[in-house]
Amino acid sequence: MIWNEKIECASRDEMREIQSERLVDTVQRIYHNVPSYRKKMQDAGLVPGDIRSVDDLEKLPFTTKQDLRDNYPFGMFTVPMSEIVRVHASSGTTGKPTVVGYTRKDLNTWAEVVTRTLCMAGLHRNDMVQIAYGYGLFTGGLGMHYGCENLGASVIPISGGNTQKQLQLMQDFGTSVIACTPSYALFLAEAMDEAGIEKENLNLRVGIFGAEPWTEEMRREIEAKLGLKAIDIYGLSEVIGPGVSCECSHQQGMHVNEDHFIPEIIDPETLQPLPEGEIGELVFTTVTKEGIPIIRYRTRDLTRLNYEKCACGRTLVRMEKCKGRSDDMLIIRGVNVFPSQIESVLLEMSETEPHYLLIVEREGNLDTLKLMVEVQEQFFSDEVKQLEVLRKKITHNIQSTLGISVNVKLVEPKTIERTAGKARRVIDNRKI
Ligand code: DLL
Repeated sequence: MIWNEKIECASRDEMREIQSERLVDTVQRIYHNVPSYRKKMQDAGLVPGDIRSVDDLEKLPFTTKQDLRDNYPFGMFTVPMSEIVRVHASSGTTGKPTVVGYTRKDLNTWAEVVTRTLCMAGLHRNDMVQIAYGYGLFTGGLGMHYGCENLGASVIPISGGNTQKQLQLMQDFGTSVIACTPSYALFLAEAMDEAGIEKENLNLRVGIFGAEPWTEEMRREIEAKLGLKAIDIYGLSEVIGPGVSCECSHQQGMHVNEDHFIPEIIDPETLQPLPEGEIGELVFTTVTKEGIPIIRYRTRDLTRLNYEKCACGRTLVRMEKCKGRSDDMLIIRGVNVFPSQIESVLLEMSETEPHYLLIVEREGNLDTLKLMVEVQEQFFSDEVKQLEVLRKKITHNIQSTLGISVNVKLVEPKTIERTAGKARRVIDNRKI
């Protein structure tokens, strides 16, 4: 089912018209209500009247996480606090969290876009949806929650963690859809295995996985272990939360709800827009948000856009699965390495588990990359000689794919920390 066919299947011209009209309105609102936006526009020699359509988007200055931090907590809100009915915040591993605020209308918009994404994923009113994203300041739990209710599906608001309870409810309630991070999905699969629960005895049919990067190989692994279709959902709190984009059942890129969030791809070095189809940094401008509209927000996520109509009938532009974040990219002795590339190599091999950790150190002037990876139970019980053969094989495969040498350490199953939320894949101990 297509939730909002008029919008999701609009022609490019119709979409541009909607976007242009809304962009003009948004620019007026931010200019007159947010001092930091006004200053940036003035510095760029712009007045709101200079922005007449989406063609003028490129003239506007970018916004970064730092802008939100500099205006912590509410300095970039466009409406008085009396209009704000909810706040969320991103945890932020460094510095202050970034805070976002929603008006009543923003919450309705959010529910609408999440409902669209759930329909893209093939959900319907008869689904029993277990929401195992965290509820709280993180947007995952509550964002999914209102979208599911709006669709009319039955929600199990269990939140993240409490793995035994997750399994129990999955069995007892006949959960048909699980929504959580892909890394937690794998953890659930592992816990099922330990508890002797067969996927055939569960009722799972779809997984709505996002909030962190994951590869195609990981998708295949999750689909096989949980017996469901694994759908990628994307979003970020600065833009709204989950529901910015999502795959349909064709799994050929995530449809962006572009009547609300206009995507662009830029070169992260030159900051110039890139032609369609090229990989670069994703930038979003919200055109309907009231609480905290955001202009040309640099997400740091790397992907490309595809404007072709999809086999599902939707014309909403599709963004490819994220390759990683530009700030996740490690430069090891001059070679650019994304954790996702290592993940692909590991998941191609049958002997390893999809649980790994990369540790970067600087010894003298030299960067070293250590990879800790879990080995399947049966291999770990093998002789030391066999393990050494496997270690060399992984080292060789990474060397030949990425062109860098890595120091591989095989560890026993279940020794790398599991989390109910976003997995931590990299520890960078270089003080640079
Ligand atoms: O992670 C919102 C969300 C919740 C999305 C639940 C999907 C499902 P933040 O905590 O603000 O918001 O983190 C946003 O997470 O810039 C990406 O780097 C990453 N991210 C989110 N979804 C995906 C995805 C939520 N499907 C940041 N693939 C974003 C890759 C993703 N990375």
